[in-house]
Amino acid sequence: MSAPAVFAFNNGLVRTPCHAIVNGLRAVDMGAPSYQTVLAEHKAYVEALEAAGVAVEILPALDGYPDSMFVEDPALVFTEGAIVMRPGAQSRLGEAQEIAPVLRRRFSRVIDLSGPGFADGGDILVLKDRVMIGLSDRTNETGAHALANALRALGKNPEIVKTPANVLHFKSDCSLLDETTILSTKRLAISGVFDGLNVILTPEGEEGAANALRINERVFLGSAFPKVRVQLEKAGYQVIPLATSEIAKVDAGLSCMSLRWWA
Ligand code: CIR
Repeated sequence: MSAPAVFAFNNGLVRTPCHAIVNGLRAVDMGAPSYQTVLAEHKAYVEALEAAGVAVEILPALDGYPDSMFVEDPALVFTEGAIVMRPGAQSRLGEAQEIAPVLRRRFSRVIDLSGPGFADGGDILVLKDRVMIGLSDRTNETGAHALANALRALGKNPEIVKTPANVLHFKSDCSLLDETTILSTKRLAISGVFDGLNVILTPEGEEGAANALRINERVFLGSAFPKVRVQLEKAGYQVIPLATSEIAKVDAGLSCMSLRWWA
């Protein structure tokens, strides 16, 4: 039997947004997000995951950690096992210890990333043949090398690459559409990091669409990006538009709100 596609997922973890999300980290202050609207965006996202065939476990809100709904950053998960990451924002480092027991309950193999470096899950793009680790303000060289070792221990092939300046995470600017196709901003693609793959570029003004999420036969896309929706539908993808206006105020997008794996 052939291995499931790299975008095939039947299990997911999410965390209920806490009230403190209104104080979530952000590079530019566009005003605090509305807690009720964040909750609505999160609920619609969970429903979309379930409709796509993912069994979702919802973890309780963590009030001590404003950004804890973005579970992608403190952990990295695969069929073969999980890695407890070391988030690069000081206010988020403790999220790793909060999610570690959940990972130990759900995975038979869990690796704790060794310090002193830092690495965020948002900087990791998983492809069929390799796992890209984007250096960023949240993932430093030391963290990237420690992560590369952890990935090798899980049988993965790591590749350390660069995130464009002033971009929060590597995956803020790209996502996997299928095993050979990437949705990317021009500023990231121009680095040549995706050479050899098919690349669909986000048009000017819709860079935020690059943080899309392929789940089984569907592609989740921010609903504020109509041009990219047309591009993807023309290319044959089944697009599920989801509202992200409030989470965008704290620099988040669609990949950040879940951990996904095939079991
Ligand atoms: C942060 O700055 O850490 C949060 N406000 C947003 C995290 C978004 N996560 C992601 O892109 N993987």
